Amino acid sequence: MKLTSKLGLSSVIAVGLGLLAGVSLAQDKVDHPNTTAGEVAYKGAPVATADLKRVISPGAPDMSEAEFEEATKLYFERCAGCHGVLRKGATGKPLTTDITQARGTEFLKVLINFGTPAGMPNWGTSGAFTEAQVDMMARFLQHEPPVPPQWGMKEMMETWKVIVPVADRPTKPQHKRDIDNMFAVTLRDSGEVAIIDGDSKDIIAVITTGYAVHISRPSDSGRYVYTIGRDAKIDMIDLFMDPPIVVASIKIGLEARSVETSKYKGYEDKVAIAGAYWPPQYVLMDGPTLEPKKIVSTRGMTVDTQEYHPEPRVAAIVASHEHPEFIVNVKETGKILLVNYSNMDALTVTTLEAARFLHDGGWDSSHRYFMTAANKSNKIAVVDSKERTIAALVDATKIPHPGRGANITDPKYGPVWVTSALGNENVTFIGTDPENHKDSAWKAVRVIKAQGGGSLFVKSHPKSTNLWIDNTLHPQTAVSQSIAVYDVNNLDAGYEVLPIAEWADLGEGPKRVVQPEYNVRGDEVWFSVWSGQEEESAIVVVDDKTRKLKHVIKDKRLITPTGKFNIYNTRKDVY
Ligand code: DHE
Repeated sequence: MKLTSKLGLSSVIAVGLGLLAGVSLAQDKVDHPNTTAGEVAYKGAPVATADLKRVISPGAPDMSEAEFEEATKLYFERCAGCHGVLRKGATGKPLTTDITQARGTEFLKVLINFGTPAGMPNWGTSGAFTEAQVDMMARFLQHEPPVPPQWGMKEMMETWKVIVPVADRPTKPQHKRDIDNMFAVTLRDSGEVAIIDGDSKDIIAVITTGYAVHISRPSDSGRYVYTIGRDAKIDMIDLFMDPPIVVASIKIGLEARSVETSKYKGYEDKVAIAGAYWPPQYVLMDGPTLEPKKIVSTRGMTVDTQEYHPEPRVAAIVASHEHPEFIVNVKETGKILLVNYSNMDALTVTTLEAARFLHDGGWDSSHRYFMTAANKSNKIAVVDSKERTIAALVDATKIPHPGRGANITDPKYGPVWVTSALGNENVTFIGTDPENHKDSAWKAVRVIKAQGGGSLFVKSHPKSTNLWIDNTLHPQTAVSQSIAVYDVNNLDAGYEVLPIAEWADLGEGPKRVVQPEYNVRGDEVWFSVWSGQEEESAIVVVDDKTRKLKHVIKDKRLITPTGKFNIYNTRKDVY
């Protein structure tokens, strides 16, 4: 046991019980609203320009300069991915000095040593940190955070690895499986991605990725899957291989959420892009190798008050079908960048003015209009990717959170794009057909009800008449563990509720139901039943037509499954 002599076993048990009783710094619930609160602080947090080597804060135990330097490095390597570079909290709890100083050194040491049931790793007892390092980190956390280091070409080149050179990769699939019906499944807390065969439901591979892995996006051809961790590590998986393995990787910053690849005709599979939360920048890379080509900072002026923002984070990125461009959401400035990759030595970037706190979004059914949430502005920005303009800024109700949204044909208003919300039960339909349904275009034409607030994702499919709405972060378990489904041709009939978590037949755990995702044929919908790292989770497959349980995927390797990305639907933007 790696405890300092000052700390007896009884204190450990006492603090340990405290942790379990809910006074821990870590939490058993990690969700968008928590981080949303953090984001408010984040956006307002001044970036200190003080000396990086030593920051002494009132109320913090003293540290030598050498210790401070080492702790800074360790924090950025091991902790920032979850707790945020400025410690405002993200996947992990905030570790701001008001909290850490109140807890004190001994409490923090126990936390770092043993971790928590909520997913904080046991850095001490696992041997990752020495006893001295645990003590050093506990003191370090009580100081004001130093400005995190930048991450430029030198650091990227040091982390860039081509594990299998392009010339040594197979030229055709080495297996008989249908790549288009594979799913890349985020195993968030184990830092892995599972590749699941959508036909047999077999787990073909479980691949180690970055910390608290976030999303995956396939290349246009579907051959490669690019996965990004919250630690800004990208792993590129080759689905031609049997089993699929990582063929290239790179770390493009210290904290990130988004990755995408080029889809414009003539550029398929050629260029990759990733956006970072820290440093605030995006990086263009060679598609097949991830070699970094161009790094562009997003620091600049906010869209409304035109004030300088030192850390505008990169949120969603999509690949245009109309031009050789990526569409990049810059969260805190509220600007949407159209980054033209046709000549990276003379990069053309068109800046569109949207609204602050841009987050997620997806295409309308024509793939011309990118519909994206400026979530704390309660607006949906509509980007006309063909004309390179903002077609509209549509009002939505509190904190729209579409994921990529859902496209359906409304019986009255024609093609609409749908988003649910975190802050209330509203599910908003926005008309997307300015040609044939001019009166409805870019208006919230219909609002229906979900089971409540706390919804993260909606989904439909061109071959389906179902609209699925999760309520992952709803406080009532009966709601967060089930799914609501509407018949889009009979919206007035209301929704049916399916008890997805119950169907999974698991033991204890939060069992939140998250992110509906269709298979390639559009006849099955997959749901993650997301429990804690030590608890059993599952994926539940529902027959889209009958809305009956079709299959449950359970496996001890399926640790904290969240996002699922069907290769065909994701590469072709079908949703
Ligand atoms: Fe996400 C998409 C950021 C927490 C699951 N999430 C996105 C995107 C962004 C984002 C910017 C859009 C990427 C794109 O399209 O290029 N997510 C953030 C956060 O900042 C936040 C709020 C806090 C954090 O700690 O990171 C956060 N996200 C979560 C979760 O806790 C979720 C529910 C579980 C998990 O695995 O982390 C989660 N986010 C997802 C998923 C998508 C996503 C599944 C992609 C949805 C899709 O259908 O495309």
